Amino acid sequence: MSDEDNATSTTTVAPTTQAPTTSAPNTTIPPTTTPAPTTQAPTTTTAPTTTPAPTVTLGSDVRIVRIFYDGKVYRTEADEYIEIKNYGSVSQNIKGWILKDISDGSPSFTFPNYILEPGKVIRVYTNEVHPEWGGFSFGYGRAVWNNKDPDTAALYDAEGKMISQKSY
Ligand SMILES: [Ca+2]
Ligand SMILES: [Ca+2]
Repeated sequence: MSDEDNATSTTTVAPTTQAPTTSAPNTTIPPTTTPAPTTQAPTTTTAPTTTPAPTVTLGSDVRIVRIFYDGKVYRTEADEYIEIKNYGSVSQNIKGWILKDISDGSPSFTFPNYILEPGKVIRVYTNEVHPEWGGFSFGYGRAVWNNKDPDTAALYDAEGKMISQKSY
């Protein structure tokens, strides 16, 4: 029994350091197909509905400011009145201007030659005359402004253009 040479020839195998072949991916990136612009039918934009302002200010500084419709005079309500004011800074000759119950179509009152000064308030009574308020009256024997079914009063200038309108 001969001792076997136990020299183990260690053949150290050099680890083949294998460089990882970073293989460039040859994946050709498909060209991003830009979608053809779809010719879209223009969305018809609905025009914004312009809601009319409730307060009617028609380019004049003279306005109906108050309607005293519930007169105290029994039945005829002669003391009903419409109050009109000149909010402007210039005097206004209201000759030929017309104040009218446009809900019923009548009565109407046509102003005489009168200068409505800035800040001045006048009244048109149903059937009373008050000089301190201008002395205007419809001279109407019945109530003009309905207590239960509100009317609308309108003021027109001498050319027939509506200046102011008011209900109650
Ligand atoms: Ca009345
Ligand atoms: Ca009326």
